[in-house]
Amino acid sequence: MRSPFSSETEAFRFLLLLVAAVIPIVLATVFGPTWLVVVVLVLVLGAVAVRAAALHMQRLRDPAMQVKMAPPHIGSPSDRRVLVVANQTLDEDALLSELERLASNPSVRIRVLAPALISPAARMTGGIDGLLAEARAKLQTALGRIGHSRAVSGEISDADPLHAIEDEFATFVPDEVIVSTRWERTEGGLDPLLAGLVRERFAVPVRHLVFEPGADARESDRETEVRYRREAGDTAARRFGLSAVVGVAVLAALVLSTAALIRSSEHSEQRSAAEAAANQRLVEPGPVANVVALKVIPEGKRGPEGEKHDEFTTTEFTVKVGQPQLLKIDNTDTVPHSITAPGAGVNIVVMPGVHTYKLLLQRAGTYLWFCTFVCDEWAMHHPGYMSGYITAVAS
Ligand SMILES: [Cu+2]
Repeated sequence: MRSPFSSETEAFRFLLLLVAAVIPIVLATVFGPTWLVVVVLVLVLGAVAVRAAALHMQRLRDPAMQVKMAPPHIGSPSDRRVLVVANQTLDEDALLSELERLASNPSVRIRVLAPALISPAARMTGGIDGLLAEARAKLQTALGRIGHSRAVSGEISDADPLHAIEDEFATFVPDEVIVSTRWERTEGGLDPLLAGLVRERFAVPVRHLVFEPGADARESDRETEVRYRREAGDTAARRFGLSAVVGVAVLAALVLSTAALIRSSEHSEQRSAAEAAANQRLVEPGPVANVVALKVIPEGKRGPEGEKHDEFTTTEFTVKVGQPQLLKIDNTDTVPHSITAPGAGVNIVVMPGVHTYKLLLQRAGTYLWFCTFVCDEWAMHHPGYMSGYITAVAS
């Protein structure tokens, strides 16, 4: 992969930006609430994306000069090897007569490269053979006009035009290139920008023959080339800018919906915990009610193996069916525990602090209960610690 940075300084600056971006994210994660983390993340990602997009667009508009390739000269000093790149303009009189003129000089060798620009759609639908045949016919006609001789040859290529030209530099090794295009890019036609790209890449004279509608072919001047370059850069930058905006919008939608999801799940957790507590807690127990008082003590009781375990100080309850039994529980721990007996439909969430809860069973029987909060794994499975029995007797 090519580095997206044009220089080491630029890469280093981008690294600094990244480091500077990570600091607020870490701070927000450690000290802030979830929404702040999301906001900081969005701001930082946005800033990084904007910076990267700006760099990219700048490069599209104003591409850096590359190192030019200088091909060796082949043959005697008077020999000239001319590479002609054209496809749609191959039947233009101006181009053909210029090539005839060149071919009349015995020391000139001409190679015509006709890039067949085949769209992905044509490749998929298999229309490629017809297009290649058409291009071949056009090339044959052109070669026939220039004059069949050993000094003139031609080839069709369905590769990327610039790659095809690079290949020609490796095999034909031209001293000069003529690129012939229309004044603007057409379906299947060569990009007017191509001449500039060849000029940038290879240290040989490059002539650009431009065919404008209703006018004779003319050699494009420096100004025209600059205009082509700028127009193409602007188009590419615009296209990239558009896709960047779409990308940012999609990302923002994703982040926002994730944040909304986090918030709503946090809310519903809080709400269900609050509802559970409200359902079971009796704010004002009736004066005549029979109350059992007990405590939850973390590491309050030594187990048979010698370790200390979390405990409810009372784990066996006997109640009358249909009659509420109040439990005044002092949870001395900092986290909730529970008295949960699935078989009896009992689930009392015991919040930290002293609260009174209502224990009510509808059917007679003895039921195992246990704490469902992850506290002391061992104690949760051993009656007398974070587990026990509720016995309901018929009243
Ligand atoms: Cu527990």
